[in-house]
Parts: sequence; C-alpha cells; structure tokens
Amino acid sequence: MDTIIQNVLKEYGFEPLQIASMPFGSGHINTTYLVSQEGHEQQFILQSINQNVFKNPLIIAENVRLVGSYLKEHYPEYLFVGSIPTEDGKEMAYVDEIYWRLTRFIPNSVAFDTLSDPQQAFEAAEQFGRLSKLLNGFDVSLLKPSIPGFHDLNLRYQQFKEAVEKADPNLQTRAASQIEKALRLTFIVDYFNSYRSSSDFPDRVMHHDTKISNMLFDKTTGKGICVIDLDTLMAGKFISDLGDMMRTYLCAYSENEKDMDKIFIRIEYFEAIVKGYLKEMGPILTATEKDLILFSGKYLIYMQALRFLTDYLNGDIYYPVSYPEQNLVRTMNQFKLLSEFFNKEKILQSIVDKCLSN
Ligand code: ADP
Ligand code: GN1
Ligand code: MG
Repeated sequence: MDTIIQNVLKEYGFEPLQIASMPFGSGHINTTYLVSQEGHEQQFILQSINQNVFKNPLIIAENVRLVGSYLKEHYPEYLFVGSIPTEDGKEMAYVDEIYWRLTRFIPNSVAFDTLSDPQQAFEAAEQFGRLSKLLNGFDVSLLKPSIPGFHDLNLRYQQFKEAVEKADPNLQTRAASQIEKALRLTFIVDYFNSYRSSSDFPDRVMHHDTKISNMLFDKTTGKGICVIDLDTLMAGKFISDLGDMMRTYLCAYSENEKDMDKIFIRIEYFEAIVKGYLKEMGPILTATEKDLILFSGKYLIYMQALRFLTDYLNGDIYYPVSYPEQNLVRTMNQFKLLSEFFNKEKILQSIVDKCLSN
C-alpha cells in the first residue's frame, strides 16, 4: 500500500522521500491516511474512495467543487474543506484504478466517535444547519446524486422487500421478528410518500451523514470548527440531516451496542440538536418542514433499521461486519431506539414546540 500512496502523492507534487503516512480515523466507508511532510507543519488527509459504495467518484468531486466555489464567492470566510487539486488540476487522483482525494488537515482539530456533552450536539447541529443555510441560494439541481436514491425511504423499503424475497431461508428465519417489525412500521413510508412531492418540502443541499465523527471540533476550546466527509453532499430533504443527528446523538451507545437495555434517549441532547439546527435553519424552513421536525427522527431511524436488515438478508454485502449477526444486532438496536423515540414522542414534540416559539 505504501508504494501506491507514494505514487498518489507524487500526483500532488510531494517529494516521496520526505513524506510519512498512517491510517487515520474511524470511518467505515473510505480509507483515510494522515500525511505528514518533513519540515512542514501542515498535514494532509488522503482518502481512497470506496467504489463499491460510490460507483462514480467523479460525481463527488464535481459536487464538492461546485459547492466549494459557490461558498468561496458568497461566503469567503466560511471554512469548507474542499479537495486539493492534483498538479495537473484534477479534483481527484486516479492511481491503480482507485480514486484518491487530498484535503488539508485542519490544525488543532479533533473528531469524536461519541458525544459526552449536549453542547457538542448543539455545535454539530449548528454547523450542519449552517451549511444548508448558506447554500439556500445555491441551485441544488446542479448537484448529481453520488448514490442514487440514497435517502429515498420508498426505495429503501422496496430494497428491503426484495431482500426478504431473495434471502436464504435460514437468514429469513433468524430475522423473522425484525422483518415483522419493519412491516408493522410501513406507515412511516406512507407518511414520507405523502409529503415527498409537496412544494413546501423542497430539495435542499444536505450532507446526508451527520454523525459526530463527521464534525471537527477545536481541540483547545471544544467549539465546532467545520463539517467534513462530503461524499454525500447532494440534494435531499432537511429530515435527512436532522434525523441522522437524532439517530446518532440521542443515545449514549452506538448502533453496534448489543445490550438493548442501554438504548434509551437523552432528552437534553434532543433539545440541543433542535436548538442548534433551528438557530441556523429556523428562518428558512417552511411551515410543512417545521411540522416534520419530529418525524425526521422516525424517518431516519426506521430507514437505517431497514438498511441494516436488508444488508443482513443480502448476506452483509454493504456494511462491514466483525461477527456474523452484527447487521441483525444493529437492526434490533435501531428498532429499540425507534420504540424509545415513540415512547417519548409527547415530550419531544413539546420541546420542538418550545424551540419553535423562541
Ligand atoms: P469516512 O467516509 O470513512 O467516514 P471521513 O472523511 O469522515 O471518512 O474521515 C475519517 C476521519 O478522518 C474523520 O472522522 C476525522 O477524524 C478525520 N478527518 C477527515 N478529514 C479531516 C480533515 N480535513 N482534518 C482533520 N481530520 C480529518
Ligand atoms: C455509513 O461512512 P459512514 O460509516 O459514516 C453510511 C451511512 C449510514 C452509516 C451507518 C455512504 O456511514 O448512510 O448511516 O454508515 N454511508 C453510506 O453507520 O452508505
Ligand atoms: Mg466520516
């Protein structure tokens, strides 16, 4: 791998003998390296793009370039971590049939895998909200989907149904109670479908992966610096970003937790997410969107449960697993989170109402 990295970095004009690279971060989709150069303080992040997930990495490059140049023109002070072009001006290097991208490592930054304070949820929600807010005047139809139908709940549901039909009977039996849960909750799909084409529920520029490890915090002050991981920056509905924050910040334990008794919702994190997001997006969201704030959590948690279950039934072809039943455990975990969300629905809606009236 080292020679490949050297070859990639040559495309960016690095002197091979003066560089060091090491695997970095905890992302599941791409492979990330931290690159240092002898005698230089500035470090870089080099990533190979997972082409099993992103069939056409050049779409990512073009989306990021378009958004980056819009932000540079209209909000030059905004920190947008775009890609550094290769020496011959390409957005990504193509070496050994793999696409690579280089970004500047943001100095004195840290990314977390879990949240330890509601203030971090507030900061992240503010940052993800700010990105969409600043891009409110950008023509979202210019962006191409890096993964077609990525957060289309209807498509995810169809994929789930197909997976059930095609699945190995043994997997079907093992997953029977989770399949039944998924089928009982189809009113969430119907609800989504009833709104999806409404003019009051517009497409916006969404990040689509708002987990906390995709936010950089200042190591010294703990303040949010900027968002990263722009692979799924494309047109979508606001419920994607807000919902994924609910999915991933509300519980103290991740989707990988096996002990379902640990899966409960932290109300104070919910309030922090909604406050931080509305601070930026409050003046922009339509009346319909404001009515869908609580729904965003149900939509995203349910969709993620479907995606894990679909992958389990398909034989773990998308999400990496470290043991055989992991995608089933993740499904159970997400359904538990969803039932907690429903149990607390009244109080969560009262928080939304309070935040909207402030
Ligand atoms: P993945 O798609 O695999 O999740 P990310 O783009 O999120 O990849 O990067 C993985 C990790 O690398 C991040 O969680 C963060 O710790 C670190 N990272 C990525 N880009 C930067 C950057 N520009 N500056 C500092 N750290 C970064
Ligand atoms: C993937 O890249 P990563 O691990 O942050 C996935 C998300 C899921 C998440 C679940 C491109 O995100 O949509 O929510 O796993 N990204 C893609 O852990 O499928
Ligand atoms: Mg990431």
